[in-house]
Amino acid sequence: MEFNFDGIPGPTHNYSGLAQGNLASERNASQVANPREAALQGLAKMRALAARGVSQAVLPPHERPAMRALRALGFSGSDAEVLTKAMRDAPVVLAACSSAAAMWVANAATVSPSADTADGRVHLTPANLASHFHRALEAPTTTAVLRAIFPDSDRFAVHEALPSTPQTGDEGAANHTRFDGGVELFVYGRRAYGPGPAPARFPARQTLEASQAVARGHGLAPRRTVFAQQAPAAIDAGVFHNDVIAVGHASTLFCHERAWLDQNAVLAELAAAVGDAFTPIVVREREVTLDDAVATYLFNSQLVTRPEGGLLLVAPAECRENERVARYLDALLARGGPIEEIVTFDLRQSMRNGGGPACLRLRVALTAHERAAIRANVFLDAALADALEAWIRRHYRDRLEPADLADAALLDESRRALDELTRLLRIGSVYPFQCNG
Ligand code: SUG
Repeated sequence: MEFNFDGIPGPTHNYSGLAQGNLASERNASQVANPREAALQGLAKMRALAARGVSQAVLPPHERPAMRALRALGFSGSDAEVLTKAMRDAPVVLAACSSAAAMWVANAATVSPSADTADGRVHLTPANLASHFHRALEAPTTTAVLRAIFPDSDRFAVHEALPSTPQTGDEGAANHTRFDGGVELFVYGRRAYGPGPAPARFPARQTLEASQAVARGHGLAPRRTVFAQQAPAAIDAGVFHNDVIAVGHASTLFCHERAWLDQNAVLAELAAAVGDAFTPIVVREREVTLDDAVATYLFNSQLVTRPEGGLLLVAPAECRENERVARYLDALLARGGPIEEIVTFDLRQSMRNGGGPACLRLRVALTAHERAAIRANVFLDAALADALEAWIRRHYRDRLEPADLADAALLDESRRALDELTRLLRIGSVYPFQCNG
């Protein structure tokens, strides 16, 4: 059974333009953010999908500002002094240490279900997110959180993140898709070693070597593992993760024709591995341009199986506002096929930083026994959803701009909120401030 773990946008959600090659993040730098609305928009999606029969769970935000990182970078004194000095001497470093980017849990880890792995355990490898300082900060807390939720080492293997280097850059499930039959597709942006195609303008965040290491660590069968390279031109057009250009679920793949190098060979390899049921829906440039796909995040949709059968496409509201993409979606439904319904969500707070519906969720397939082994209160039911909503309304500000990040009161508010949340979710102490700094 597939569980969608959604990240909760944290109390310091803001627009600091930190992500290179992520057009939305670059474009919206310095805008005023609304952290409360960000968290409520995410929760509304979770509630709606749970009501549609999706098994929904949550992952908590991280401690921000990351005081330990600021101190490691040479800022000293009381917490308030550290924040003041960082704002004065290196505001962009303070912004990086305050990013709420951990909300995009499609980048938290790569997950292989127990059916696919050599030792029959669920394997989770936290992503090192080595391409950006503000995201590389996430790995230790992600590891602690996953170990708190999946503690039973007979059933779950939560690995260490790969070494955090450019050669082993790993961005998690955003570059990984699991299909029926235990077929796992890993998409990378470049090879770390040797010559080969690479983007000219923007960074390729994931290396082949990293993808191979994750597949090796998870004990995946080589004949059911497919590696594909992103088209460098797609990265240069703003496709900084594969999930900006493709989404797959069960035996359906929904992607743009300009997603990968040697795309026909990749599709043939997937067809051979997944079998007769494999159904690729490849959108042509003349139907939706790459630029429209990036602007609307059409492919950052979720694909989920409806209890009544058929697939539901969970898309950003922007897809209905772009005439060409809206027309394509109408035609897709009219044509018939595995996608039988489309719903859209207003996730604008997250979208302005380049995070759509699929970025906000991490898929974890669990057997009934594995599900029963999880004691944390992370599975969303009406009671948890109500408690989270009240928690958000109690603790979150409705206005935040980069200049506010030095406010010591924001640090206190965030810590108070997170401390309460770890009790609500029953995950113990996972943040540095809960473990003596
Ligand atoms: O890594 N944005 C994130 C968005 C991640 C989206 N995730 C997936 N595609 N799965 C990123 O580029 C912007 C933060 C800022 O600018 O403050 C940011 O990190």
